[in-house]
Amino acid sequence: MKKKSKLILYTILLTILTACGAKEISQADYEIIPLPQKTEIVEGGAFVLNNSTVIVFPKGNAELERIARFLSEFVQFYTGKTLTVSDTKKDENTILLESELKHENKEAYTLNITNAGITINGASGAGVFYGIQTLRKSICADAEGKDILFPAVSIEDYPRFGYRGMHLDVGRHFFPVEFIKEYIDIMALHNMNKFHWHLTEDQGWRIEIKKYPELTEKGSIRKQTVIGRNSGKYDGKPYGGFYTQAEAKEIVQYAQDRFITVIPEIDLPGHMLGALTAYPNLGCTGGPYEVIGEWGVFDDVLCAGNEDIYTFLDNILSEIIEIFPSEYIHIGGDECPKGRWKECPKCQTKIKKENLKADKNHSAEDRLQSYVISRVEKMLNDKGRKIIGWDEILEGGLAPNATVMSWRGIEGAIAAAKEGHDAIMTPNSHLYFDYYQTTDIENVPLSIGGYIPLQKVYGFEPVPSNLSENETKHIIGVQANLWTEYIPSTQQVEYMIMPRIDALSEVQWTMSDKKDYNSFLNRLFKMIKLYDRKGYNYSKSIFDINAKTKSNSDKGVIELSLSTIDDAPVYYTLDGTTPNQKSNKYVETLSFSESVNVKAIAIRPNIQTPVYSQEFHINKATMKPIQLNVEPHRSYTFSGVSALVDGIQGNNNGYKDGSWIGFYNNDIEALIDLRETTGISEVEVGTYICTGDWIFGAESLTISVSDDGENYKIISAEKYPLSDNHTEEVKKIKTSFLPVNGRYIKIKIGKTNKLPAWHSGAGSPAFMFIDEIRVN
Ligand code: TNX
Repeated sequence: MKKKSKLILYTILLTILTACGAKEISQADYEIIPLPQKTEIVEGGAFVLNNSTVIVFPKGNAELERIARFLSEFVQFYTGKTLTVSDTKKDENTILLESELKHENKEAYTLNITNAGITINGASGAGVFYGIQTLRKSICADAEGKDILFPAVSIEDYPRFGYRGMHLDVGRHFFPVEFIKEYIDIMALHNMNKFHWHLTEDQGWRIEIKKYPELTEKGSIRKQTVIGRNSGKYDGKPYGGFYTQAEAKEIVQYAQDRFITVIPEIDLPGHMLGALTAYPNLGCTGGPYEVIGEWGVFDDVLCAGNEDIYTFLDNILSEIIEIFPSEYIHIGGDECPKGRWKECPKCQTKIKKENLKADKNHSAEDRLQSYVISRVEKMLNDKGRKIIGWDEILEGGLAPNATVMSWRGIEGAIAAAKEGHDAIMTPNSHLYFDYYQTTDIENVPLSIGGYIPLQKVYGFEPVPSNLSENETKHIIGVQANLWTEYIPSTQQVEYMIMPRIDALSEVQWTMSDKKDYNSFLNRLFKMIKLYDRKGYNYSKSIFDINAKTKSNSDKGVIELSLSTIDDAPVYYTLDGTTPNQKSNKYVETLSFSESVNVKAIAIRPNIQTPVYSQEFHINKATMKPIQLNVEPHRSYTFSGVSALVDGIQGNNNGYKDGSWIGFYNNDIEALIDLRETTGISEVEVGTYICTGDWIFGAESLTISVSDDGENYKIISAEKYPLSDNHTEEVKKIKTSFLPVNGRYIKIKIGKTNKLPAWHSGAGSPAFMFIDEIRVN
């Protein structure tokens, strides 16, 4: 029988059962996240779960008994029924758990449902656990107080990746043990198996180390916290918190019961101000240091030339491995500035003694960083553990057995895999859940910036196409990171991870050829009903109006299409007034050739979403053909160079949200064809400056004009001073000149090719981010 007609039959059956006065029934379906590899609706009657259903586990199997009890709790949560858990088989009305499946993937399971019962067979306890996750997610939100009808089905399932992780930074903000357990529950709901617990930071050391009590006594407390984005204003309130070893062990056990390994991170040799405050002798200058109350990358790091740090780290790691049985220990390795080491006699002596030499890509201090990482790796290897480090550990030579966590894009993972090392994908282009998931940033909590909407997460493909089969095996998994500089509360943690964690779980679990965003969105509706019942604070951004713009240079118009995932009716205005149900109803793509201020609203009975708002400024260059002499940087190309003349100006939300385009290597020369001889007297270019991230503005702007596209005449050349202090701002540079006529206009934007002496990257090239070139 076809799947559809079968479902119709069940619905009829449901109606008859209910009409005959039978107990009310809720129908389960297998529209779940992550999507199983194979779901087949089969011949035969459905199974009805009722008060007499028994969950059966094999006698003496404590692991499956525990899983059986989880299942019983889940059923109770959905239906209110308390099912019996037993080790005695019955002929019917049972949910039978077993772990006898032969499968090369130890996390595989099968789930078979007939009218006699449900059987979940795992290749291991973990497989059975994922089987019960699938079963519980099949239940619908209306099951309270009802029996449940499960259509006959045969599911065969296993994960695509062995490493399926979520990270949580508890250094910047601290979250209580109870919430960490909830986080683990949310991970379990999504079939994840690695919890990367980032435990130490410049802003606080959060794990008790018995040998060094001051790490938590002093190192876990900062005097105050900066307000907003390093505004220079502080809240004046001490902030602290740490986990005792007993609490951490409790978390490890809680996670282990749910087949999740806790991977602790002790971030070294940078991000160490928490530790240095407690033990200042371990820094190059000797301090004093302070647990810091602002965000960023700080110059004071462990002194790599001081032998005491190696004893210190060895002692810490010895305690860490006693708490955490994980094979992997994360040792950080990211964002360690080398300034102090350059000046430090001890570090320089160490460089000489170890014969660490600079080459064309690495300084001697980069080599010193590798030296630290290799020594720490050896400590852990000797204790039978392996290290994971952020992709910076590639710089200056990779420690022999290290696994690389690639965060600055996917290049780190590619380089590691090519060197025969394992790698985990956590690129900040797709999997940084601290970035915004909506463009409506005025109405959501302040975040670090960036823009990673749900669809972008869903679309991430972890295996780069240029890897060989052998190299591909080194991509062992995928993880999203939650850095918490701007996430002070547990509610906000929930908001940032859900529902992006749903998209992530399908990237981690489901084979890429089975993924489909629209099917995913349908299944997400079901998941969200569960979130509602759990009281989770998930982001409602998936209901936002989705706007796509296109500049149609043939017709000389901007095209704007608007949609919502549930096809809610949309109303709009073009004059900047707030739309309502009486405004124009959106039916098809809008196009305009004059400046407009579009506002649109989706109207639904119970979910309110923000007003979509976008100004389009038309000038003489808008929608005209544009060419550039250089490609933008590949991480910052976004929708491409046409964005420079799309009528939409780069905004204040930071340089990562796609409204700015980034360049690294050369000066930029933009050639715009105005299509006919045009009078011009002014050119403006927007730049986004963020000096802390090595992004500077333009040093010069030179305009030349031509009528034939061959002979150009310079009509204006201006120079601009460099920022002489750290700043983050939008800066528009503008040049005006006596009116001239021309068809082709060349705009040369001079980049900062040498960072100024005051900057920590002095002498290196800067990035430049630009948007909207305006010609008047
Ligand atoms: C970079 S990712 C960091 C973190 C920040 C994060 C903010 C990594 C290894 N380092 O210290 O919290 O960016 O997105």
